[in-house]
Amino acid sequence: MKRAAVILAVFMVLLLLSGCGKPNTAENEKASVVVGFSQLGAESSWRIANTESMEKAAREAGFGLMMENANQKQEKQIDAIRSFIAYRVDVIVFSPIVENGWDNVLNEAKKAGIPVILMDRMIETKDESLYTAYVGADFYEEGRRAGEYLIRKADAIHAGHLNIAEITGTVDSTPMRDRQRGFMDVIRTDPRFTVVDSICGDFLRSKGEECAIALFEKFGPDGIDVIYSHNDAMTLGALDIMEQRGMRPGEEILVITVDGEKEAVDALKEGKINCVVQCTPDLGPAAMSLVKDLTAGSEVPKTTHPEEGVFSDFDDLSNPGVEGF
Ligand code: GYE
Repeated sequence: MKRAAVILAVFMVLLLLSGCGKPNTAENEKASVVVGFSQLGAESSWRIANTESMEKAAREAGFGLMMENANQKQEKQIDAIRSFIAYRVDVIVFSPIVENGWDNVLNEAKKAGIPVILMDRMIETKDESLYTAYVGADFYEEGRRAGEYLIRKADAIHAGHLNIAEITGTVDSTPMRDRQRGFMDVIRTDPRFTVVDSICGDFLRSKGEECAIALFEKFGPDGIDVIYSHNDAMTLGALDIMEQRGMRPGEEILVITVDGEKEAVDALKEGKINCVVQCTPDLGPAAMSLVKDLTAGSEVPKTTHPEEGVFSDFDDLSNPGVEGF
């Protein structure tokens, strides 16, 4: 008996040290619904706003939120999901850093009878029953919007040939894959455009800077006419480099970006960015409303996309509706 008690005590301490003690906060104990939320990181203003949106919506719904931030590591997300299963949360919500590699852990959640909502990014799986619902942007449409802007702009400035450099987000993540695919599907057949390079900046501002340096080294300042960047953080990094070199982004080089954070929308107003394709981080209310319906036993839609638009130098940018998050 004594030995068993010691083993149990050691186990409890290990559990606490591993961070699994977190959900037993007074708030989570009181809440009738506890959501386990695995956020993938804090790589951009978009992500930080998204985390805040989830926390606020959970608070307003009166749900307990057990959140783990994975710091861009898939293994940490898998560990977090396992700890949510161990605690028997009511619903698991997570934003998968990449699309592949989730089947095992999601099968464990399924066996435990815990529904899973994918928030922001999708997974690639043959078994669609591994998640109950997805709430997030239509990234393919965002890529298409970026391509459509470019065609309109090329028409307006009577462009001859344009060399495009693409700075991509995290390889094999949904926004990276679909923002690229949507963009390419729109511009592919237009002979005015050549994508001269596509390099990964991991959605990080610092890597956006590195990408810009590498691109200008490779092609020279005149070898690139358009930068299409998969998020504002990388775009702002690339703008810093262009400005340090005395280049005029928005004039000498067309800049197309995705997200719509305040700093990027301000740069659009200053003429340094030509087009901002919107992607809203405010997914908390929709995610929590899915949680509410699921825990009430109602049917939920498999896919929910928020409404999004585009801001560009074709718009009246003094309009009060043109603002970032
Ligand atoms: O565009 C980027 C963030 O998955 C939509 O991830 C999200 C993307 C967003 O780091 O800024």
